Amino acid sequence: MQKNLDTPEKAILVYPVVGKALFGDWQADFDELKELVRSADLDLVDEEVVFLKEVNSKTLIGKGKLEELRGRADALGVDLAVLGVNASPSKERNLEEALGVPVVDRTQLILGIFAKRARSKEGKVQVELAQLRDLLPRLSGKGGQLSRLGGGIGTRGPGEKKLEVDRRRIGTRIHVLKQDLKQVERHRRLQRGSGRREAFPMLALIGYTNAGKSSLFNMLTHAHVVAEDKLFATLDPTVRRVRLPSAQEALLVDTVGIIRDMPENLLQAFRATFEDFEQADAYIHVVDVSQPNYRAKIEEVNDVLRKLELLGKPVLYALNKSDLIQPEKLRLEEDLKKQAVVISTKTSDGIPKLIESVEGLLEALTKLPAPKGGAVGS
Ligand SMILES: Nc1nc2c(ncn2[C@@H]2O[C@H](COP(=O)(O)OP(=O)(O)OP(=O)(O)O)[C@@H](O)[C@H]2O)c(=O)[nH]1
Ligand SMILES: [Mg+2]
Repeated sequence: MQKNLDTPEKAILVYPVVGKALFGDWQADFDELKELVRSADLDLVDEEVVFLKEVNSKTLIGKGKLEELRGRADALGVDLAVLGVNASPSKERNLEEALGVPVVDRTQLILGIFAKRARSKEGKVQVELAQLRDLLPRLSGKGGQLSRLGGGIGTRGPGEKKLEVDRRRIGTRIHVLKQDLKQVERHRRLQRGSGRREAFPMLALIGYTNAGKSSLFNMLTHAHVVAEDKLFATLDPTVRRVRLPSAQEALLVDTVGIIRDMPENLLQAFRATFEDFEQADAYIHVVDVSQPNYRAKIEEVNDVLRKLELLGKPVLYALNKSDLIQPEKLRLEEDLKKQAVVISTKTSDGIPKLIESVEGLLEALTKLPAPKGGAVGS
């Protein structure tokens, strides 16, 4: 089935909540899903949270509900159904048949957003690689139809020539992309150069997507990096040199955001991007503290760091968007209190204090033994 996300398309969001989760907090997840759909530039015309006692082994969702959804999708002229969870290739196929429209799962949705946002050659290659790896297991039974490659979450409008690519050709493409990636990575390393790297400590702004990393980066560097109320506004890392009031200098790097259940294929493909995490001497972990589940989001980010074996560097928490809450009501756990500054990049509240803390952090870093020599330039 054709999946086209190049132009704003009408989408229905179907979010199955299964078993135990029935009683859990699905609302925050559902809100995030809607943000993802919006960030993918889809036109969300209908949505349904489907509570399931158990999963239907063929279609995930029961027949009656699917028929109802199909009727709604038909009536609204929906182009695409977004499934709020990940589905096996066969379930996805069965759902497409039952609903009569193409279905993208959560991973494909995220990959699609990345595809739309990637600007650099490296980013584009990384995303295509991740999309192909995601597609490969879904090919069997699709008659080898390759319908969801390219710029978007589905891509290929009607009339455009349908790509008929078999596994072998995908394999070849993956091979080519990997070579390309190696080359751009090599180039990037040369560009970044080790000289510059050694001269200044490097601080990486990390955090959950939409936390305000780019906004803080802009504030601290007076750069104009895209800061948008969209998930994954930043894909290509940006580095700037900053000079602090104390005359200390550092490299500040803005990084790609993290999301819950980051698709494994993406983590793999973006390893080079996450190299910025690796290169960093310390992190400024930006948190949207106006979100009730901010603590869980901190843990999600730390989980990714753990997966990449990059946990354990000095970290300063920048608890952002304090203008949206009553900061005095904020109850920070002890572990966070010691290393956190409450800020707002909107009102500049707390920024002087943050800068002071960054200076303290840099001071402490210079006293630490040099970080292990690394990938850069070696
Ligand atoms: N109210 C309020 N909004 C903020 C604040 N800081 C950032 N924002 C908004 O939050 C949204 C996301 O900000 P970004 O700086 O793009 O966030 P990011 O962490 O770089 O996001 P990704 O690159 O998508 O991971 C934008 O609409 C900002 O204007 C703040 O202190 N208060
Ligand atoms: Mg950003």
